[in-house]
Amino acid sequence: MPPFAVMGVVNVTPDSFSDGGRFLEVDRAVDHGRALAAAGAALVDVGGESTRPGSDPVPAPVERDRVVPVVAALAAAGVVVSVDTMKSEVAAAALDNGASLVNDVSSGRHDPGMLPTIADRGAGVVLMHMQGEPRTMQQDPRYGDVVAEVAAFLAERVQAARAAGVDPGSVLVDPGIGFGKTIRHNLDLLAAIGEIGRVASAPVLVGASRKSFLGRLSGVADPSARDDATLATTVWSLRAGARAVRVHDVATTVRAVRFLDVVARATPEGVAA
Ligand code: PMM
Repeated sequence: MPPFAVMGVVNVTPDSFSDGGRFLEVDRAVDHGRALAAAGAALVDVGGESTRPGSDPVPAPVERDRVVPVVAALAAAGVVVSVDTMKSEVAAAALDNGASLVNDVSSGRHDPGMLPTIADRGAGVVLMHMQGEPRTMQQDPRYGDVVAEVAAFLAERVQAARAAGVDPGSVLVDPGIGFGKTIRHNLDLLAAIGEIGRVASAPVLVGASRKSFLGRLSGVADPSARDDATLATTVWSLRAGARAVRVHDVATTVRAVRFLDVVARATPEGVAA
């Protein structure tokens, strides 16, 4: 992984189930993923089940049929792919079709087969913290000390991944911004990224892109108009010690991250090569 990796988001959650719609959907997702890689995404995250607050689960075969053609086409085009799933059946099919990493928002708790499946295939994993489940997680989330609890949870999941045989060098952790968190919880976690990474002994990925807490803080209702707030959060996260961000607007993020690197290398004499 480069020093700071940008993960691009490709959601394959179709609104049309007709065959024609389905092929168009796959083509569109593949084109989008290729464009994100060309814009500088180190990896592209393909998901077939929405985990937004209030969303309902999708049966494994449906999710698998959504993501596998997209994963296979992107991997064949040389794109590094992660699959955003909580189900080992979907993860196995994606890994067998070219994905390199599993992004599991349940950290392997939803499906006991998940960590062994990842270990089996020598793949990487993102372990994310979530309180509750997507359908109900934003109904009054509570913590004693959110930073301590999330960090301890992630440390325990890192141990569980190691115990299952997952390569320790291929594990990232994620505080799960917006997953059973109030605005205050999200801000406390963003302020403590360095500590979370130290406690969990793993690089931290942050996924704040276009999330509703940014909308509420900035007064911007339309998610696709929240990229300014997302970029500010990315710069904050990077400075706080994050090693990766999961974003929708890859091109601007990559340019900003490269510019920050130029600033970091600048001296009164100019910029070191
Ligand atoms: N957020 C979403 C989906 N998957 N995965 C990780 N690791 N971290 C996140 O914050 C995360 C995720 C929901 O966002 P979307 O609906 O915009 O994809």
